[in-house]
Amino acid sequence: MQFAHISDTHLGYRQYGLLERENDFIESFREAVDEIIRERPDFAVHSGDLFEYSRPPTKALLTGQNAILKLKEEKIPVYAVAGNHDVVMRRNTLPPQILYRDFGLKLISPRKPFYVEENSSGNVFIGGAPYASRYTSKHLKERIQEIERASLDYNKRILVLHQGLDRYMPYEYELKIGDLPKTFNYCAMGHIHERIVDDLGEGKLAYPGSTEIWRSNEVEGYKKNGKGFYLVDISGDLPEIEKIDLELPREFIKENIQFHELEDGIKRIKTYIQTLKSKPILQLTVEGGNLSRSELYETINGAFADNCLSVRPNYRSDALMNDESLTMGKDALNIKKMLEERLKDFNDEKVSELATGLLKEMSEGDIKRASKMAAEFYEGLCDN
Ligand SMILES: [Mn+2]
Repeated sequence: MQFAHISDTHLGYRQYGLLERENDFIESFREAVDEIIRERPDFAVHSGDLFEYSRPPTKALLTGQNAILKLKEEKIPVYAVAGNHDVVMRRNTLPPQILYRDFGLKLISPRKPFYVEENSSGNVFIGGAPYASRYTSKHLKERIQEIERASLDYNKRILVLHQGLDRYMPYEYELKIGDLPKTFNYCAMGHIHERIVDDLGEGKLAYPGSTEIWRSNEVEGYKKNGKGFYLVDISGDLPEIEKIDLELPREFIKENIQFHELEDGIKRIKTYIQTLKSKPILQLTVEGGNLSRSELYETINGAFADNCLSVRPNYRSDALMNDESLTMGKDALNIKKMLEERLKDFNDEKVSELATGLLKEMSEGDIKRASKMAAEFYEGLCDN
């Protein structure tokens, strides 16, 4: 008994504002669907973030619809949960996946937390829940326990979730690995874009990862582990997981070059690009020296503009490398630091703590928790 496990396809994502990248995500998805059909599994599971947005562009919706119809024609049922990108963080809203219900998509939701896939070689329990933020994770844990109880009557059990786990993302998780039941044969996870396979209790836990490079920090993982989906055989005691790799439509080149080797580096990359079928994305970081950023970017853009889809230069001069406060934020804006800087006149770290907290809660849409946090802060002031 075999099924395909896929996740984080992010249809509708127009990376760097480029139509070509939107098409790349669509192409990788179509390739995945064709591969699934070629493998002829008994069913397929999508663990969330089918779309980039909760209101996907029409083209993304059509791509999803064609896929569901194709799989239906091939008699491959599809089970899906909504990911954080598919859901609107408001009560009683429906994820776009619901549009495919009449085309046979089986949406796993609080209203319909599980299905039983009837199969010639036995029945399979497929249950789960859509993405829950850290602030609703208590509710999610209860839900998971109920699903576990319902699953125990079946001899093959799959849990489908779209969550970050502390073991793999120690700073941004919603669930701890210990929150997951140990009785499922397979935990079909989504959310983390890297491929992960791990042991969990009596079975396996797996993230198939994203089907395209969604952020440039996925390039290293892609080079090591590829991108695609899993083919899972649950006939035996322990699931057997086979990695199916996709051929991505375009290369994502990420290179670091020392300034004094820039000329050689450009030549080498240019030669490499000539071997490629389609124009790559190039993220080139130059380190060292002390030159004008704009001149350097002009050189890089001039060298690659014609043979790359997108050139993304980056410069870390010696001066910058020596300035610790700036290198701290070299990869991302350090919001906490910015707030601290802004609020330093208050001379109280509780104030910047409150600001960071409020920003987090409110950007997650948890207004209730934000007002509670503010109330507690002012109560604290009175105590003092
Ligand atoms: Mn995702």
